[in-house]
Parts: sequence; structure tokens; C-alpha cells
Amino acid sequence: ASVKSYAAVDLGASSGRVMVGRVGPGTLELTEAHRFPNRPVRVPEGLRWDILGLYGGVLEGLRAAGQVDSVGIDSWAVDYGLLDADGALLGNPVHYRDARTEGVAERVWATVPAAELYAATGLQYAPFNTLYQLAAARGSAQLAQAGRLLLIPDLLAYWLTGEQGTELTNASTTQLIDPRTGDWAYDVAARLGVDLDLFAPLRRPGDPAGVLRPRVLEETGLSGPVPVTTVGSHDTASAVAAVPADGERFAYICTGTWSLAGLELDAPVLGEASRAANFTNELGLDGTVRYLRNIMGLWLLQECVRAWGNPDLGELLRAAAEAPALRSVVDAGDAAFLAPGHMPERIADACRATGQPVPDSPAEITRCILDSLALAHRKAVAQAQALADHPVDVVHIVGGGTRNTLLCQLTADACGLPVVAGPAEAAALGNVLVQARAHGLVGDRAGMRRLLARTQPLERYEPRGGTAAWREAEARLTGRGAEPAAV
Ligand code: LFR
Repeated sequence: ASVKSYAAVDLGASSGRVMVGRVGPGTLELTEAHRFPNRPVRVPEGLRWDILGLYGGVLEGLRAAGQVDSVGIDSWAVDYGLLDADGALLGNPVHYRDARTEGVAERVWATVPAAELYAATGLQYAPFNTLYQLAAARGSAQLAQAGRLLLIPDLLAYWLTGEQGTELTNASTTQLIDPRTGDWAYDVAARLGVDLDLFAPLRRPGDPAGVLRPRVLEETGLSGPVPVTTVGSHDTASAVAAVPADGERFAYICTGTWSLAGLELDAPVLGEASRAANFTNELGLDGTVRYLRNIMGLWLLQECVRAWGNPDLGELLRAAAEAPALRSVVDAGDAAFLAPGHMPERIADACRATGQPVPDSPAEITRCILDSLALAHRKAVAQAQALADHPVDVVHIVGGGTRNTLLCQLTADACGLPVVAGPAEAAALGNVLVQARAHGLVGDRAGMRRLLARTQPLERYEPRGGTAAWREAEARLTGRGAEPAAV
């Protein structure tokens, strides 16, 4: 048949899903086979991922997906599992929001100054970069026993196939990759005492990653051989691959738990100005660079909604749309919002600290969050263009946040640019398309994007009015003495 089916395993911070993409000449259809919650668990040692529960969800999803031509896996970045010499998992992977990395970066910078680290790896400072996690784990019994480190999607691929690899787009979030070469940053690793032999060999999107083990076929009811194909295993890499843009003059914002806002470039931007603005140079498909900034994203709202006992989200957003605009804003790039818990209070505190009215009702706080996200989107889109000398005419929003029409409109208003919103399941679509491309079904990146633009429902938002009100709100946050610590 000329139409093929691909299973995309896509694990986000709050849920995992197995989607089935059907790809043929001029066709691209995505359906959900199975969705399951991703609930981190707090044990006495700290915050952990329930990786066995997630793997169970993947198996159930593959069973629900039915017979497919290949499987691809993507997830959030930076986190990993450690294996012992027998290949067995040592403990539960640590969650990137765990507190173990507090104060660790400063220790690392005493050996390799932050500026040198940026020049060599191009990675933004975030406390959870794998490099800092490894520094935090130094001397632990578990790390001492480990013979192998597999990033989350690579760990699941290993359990499905028995084969080990380190996918490059996700490896680029470890802070151990040189974005100019797409190879390890050997010097940084050596100076910081990171044993690169812990990592399995690098592999790239499109590379074969083995076939489902007989036992997995049995458990999922599939008949073999079913190949696993390497995709952009960092969910953001897959999402950027699925931005339905035309040409190069576009910015993107991948929305969900995070907002990842920036540009697709041919080469990294490694200078001091870029470091000061905390832009990251993660790797994308085909040697591209994802030049972007991490913004707290809908995490801020998810945490408030949790604190409020899960009120109806639709109603909350309708009320927020009616609430006064830009009354108070917070810096949605501030690492102070990284940890879970007490989010309404932390937002109120941030408003108080900047001398703004303190939002009180859920509607007001929700409005404050959405205005703050739009403002952070504006800043990132503007700074990325200036730092990379790469002007844009349009902002593409992809991911779960595209369902939040107020956020999309506010982002258009704040940026003073048209926003094209969709697809919502960008990561899964990018995952599917890279598999299809590896099997010769779709063309180059531009061809993938044309197919998306033709087949996926997209919504366009025009900016309303000028950007003066947004500039004024921006000044409230930058007018202070100390810049907050960025993520
Ligand atoms: C989004 C994401 C971001 C990464 C963060 C932590 O899901 O992958 O790109 O910075 O999660 O891994």
C-alpha cells in the first residue's frame, strides 16, 4: 500500500501518548491510540519519574495502535536512567524539577567558567542541564555503579529493542555536545570529569534503532519485524520539525508545559550577548540549530489549577479574557517558578515585589499568567531576531498551547506579528514525519512543512493595536536593579 502507518510515542511532562500517523502522497493523518498520565512521584530522596508506569503506557499504546510500519519515540529532554553492568536500570530517573541541582552550577563554573561553557556547548544556563545533574550525582553510590547512561527516549527504545544509542537532538540538551560539530564536547567533559563512555554511540534522526524484541511483540500483539526508527527524540526537536512554515522568516513557539520560543538557524550563535540573554543552541533535524529560550509556559497555570482543586479550565479562560489586561505581569523566564507547589502565592509575591497590583481571584491570576507568557514570548522573539540577525514576518505557535486561543491572540498582540497556530500535536507529527522520511515517503524539511500546511488545521491571529502597552509592561520588569535568574 502507498499509505504507511507510524506509531509516535510522545511523552510530555504531564501525559504520555501513542499516536498513529498515516502518511501517503499528499496525506498526513494523526489519530490518538492511547493517552496516559505522567505522574511524578515524590519519595524521601526527591522527585522521581515513574518510568516503569510510562513504559507500561507505551506498551499499552502500541497494542492499541495495532500493526504499524515503524515506531519512533520522543520525550522531554535532559533526564536519564543509569544502567548497571548487566544492563539493568539503577533506580528511578530523577525529575528535572528535583532540587538536587540547587547551587551545583556555581561549583561547575569554578572549574569551567560559565562563559567558556557557553562558547563550547552553546547551551543556556538551566539548573537541570544533564551536566549539572551529573555533577549533583557525583560521588553517589548509584553513579559509581553505573556503566551506562541512557536519556529517557533512548532508555525506552532500549527496553523495546535491546539496542542502545544516544540520539543527537536530545544529547544536545546535556551540555556535553558541541553544536558546531554535532559531536561530544570532549574538552568540557574531560575538565569536568564526565566519563563519555557512559554514553552509548550517537545516532541521528532517521537512523535505524533496532526492531521490537520478540517479547515486546508478544505483549503488544504486533507481528514482526517492527523497526524502531530514530526521530528527533527531544520533543521540542520533533515539534520544531512540524512547524508548518513557508521559507525561513519565521519564529516558533512550542507551547505546553514549557514555552520554547526562538528560531531555526543553520549555525549556532555563541557570543557573550547571546549567553547574557540566556538563549540556547539545541540541535534540530539535518544539522539545524534550535536557537531558543525556555519560558515557564503553561506550567504556571497547570500548577495554579492544581492548587485551586482543578476548576473548569474553559470557564477560567473565559473569565480571564474578561479580566483587565496587563494589570500585573511576572517574569515568566524566572527560575523561581521552576519547582512545583504554592504557585498562586509565588505569582502574587512576584507582583508585590515589582510594585504591581496583586492579582487575587483565579481569573485575575490566570490573566496575569497569560499576559506574562505573551510578554515573555514577545521578548524572546525580538531578542532572537536581533541576536541571530534573522528577521521574521510571522510567529508559528505549535503544541498544546494552540488550544488556548487567548494565549495565541495575546502573543500576536505582544509580538506585533501575525500568529499562525497549529498543529497541537506537533511533536507527534514531527516524530511521524521523520519516520516517513527515513522510509522515503516525504521529501526534505521544506516538503514536510508543505505537507503539514496542506493537511493540518491552522488558525491565524492578527495583532490588535500597537505594542505600546506591552513595552510599558516590559519596563515594569526590567526597570528594577537586579535581573532575575533566568532559566
Ligand atoms: C519540553 C522540554 C524542553 C526542555 C524541558 C526539560 O517538553 O523538552 O525543551 O527544556 O522539557 O526537559
